[in-house]
Amino acid sequence: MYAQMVKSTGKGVILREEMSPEERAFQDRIDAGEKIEPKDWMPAGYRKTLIRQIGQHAHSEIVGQLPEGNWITRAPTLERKAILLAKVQDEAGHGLYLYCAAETLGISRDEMTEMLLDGRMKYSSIFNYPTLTWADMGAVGWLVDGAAIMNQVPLQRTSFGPYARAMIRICKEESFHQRQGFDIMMTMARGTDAQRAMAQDALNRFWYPSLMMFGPSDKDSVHSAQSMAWRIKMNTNDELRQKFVDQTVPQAEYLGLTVPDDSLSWNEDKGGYDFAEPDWDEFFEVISGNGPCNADRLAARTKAWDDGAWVREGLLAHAEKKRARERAAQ
Ligand code: FAQ
Repeated sequence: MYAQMVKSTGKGVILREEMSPEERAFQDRIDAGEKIEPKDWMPAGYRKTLIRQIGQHAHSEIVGQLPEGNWITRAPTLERKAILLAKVQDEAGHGLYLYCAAETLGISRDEMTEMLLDGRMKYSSIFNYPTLTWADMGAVGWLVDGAAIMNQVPLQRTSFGPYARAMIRICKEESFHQRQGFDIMMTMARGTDAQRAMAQDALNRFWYPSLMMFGPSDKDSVHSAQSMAWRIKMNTNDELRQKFVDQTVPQAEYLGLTVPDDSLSWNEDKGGYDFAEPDWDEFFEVISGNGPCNADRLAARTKAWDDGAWVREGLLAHAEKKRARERAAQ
């Protein structure tokens, strides 16, 4: 079904005069702030954009378990282990709510997984960076979940009902994740010289990849204009990146850590920080599959998919048997 949908709308926005009467009525509903539900009529491009974004988001939650899951056995205390375990389980739950939201649009979770594994669907660039030390668990919670919340709080008001509702619960849990990451950073920043150095090193490595999470700069964003017209996205990539920097820099100062950007300065006129852009060549390399951990992440997901084949086959056989029994009883 997914393959039969129309091509993406590209960089521009569909103009009102180009819309069919159905499309115009649909846009009026969006403009009036109404929620669109799965059984409502919707343009094929709206459906396709949502499947792409929600599917990519779901994959990110699932792949995003890997860098932190890697540290569960090595957490420094039982309390830290229990917290990290709960966080990683939450991410699995987020993936499931999001796959369910995408399934209401007519694509199956299996199709989405196959598209992830064969490279037709993406997941967030951030999860292609390694987590080398315990301080990285702090940086991931503080910066990566912090960036995720910045992006996801506005998505609670997105036009597609199942996506907006999934976001409400996800955002509540992400807030706890961000706080636990900041707490790890605070403990390390107030610890020994070696612990402070680890915290600084984690910030140095995760700062720019976190800025990349918001997507390319607005001039290079392909989907933003149409996605915002459809209220699938509520803000541009650069708007959210700016908000994230403005929120995070004072937190780094509170921790006594230095943001790895010599050009960082407060701009009174705009009421926000001026900051250095990430290396966009690196970003495009990472999302093309050439980041430091892309091969490992996809290998882990492929192994999980292959190892789970017997469960899927068993469930299908059970469902088939049940249907056969029901047919025989009729
Ligand atoms: N990574 O035209 P735009 C989490 C692609 S939160 C990879 O600007 P769009 C929580 C984009 O797909 C992380 N690819 O695209 C957690 C497009 O390529 P395509 C997930 C990226 O969609 C924390 C092309 O570049 N959050 O996981 C990225 O309008 C800790 C052009 O870009 C979401 O997905 C990127 N960073 O804006 C879990 C939030 N950025 O598809 C575990 C929902 C761009 O045409 C541990 N998503 N691309 O081949 C969104 O808000 C949007 O999709 C953006 C991108 C903002 C990510």
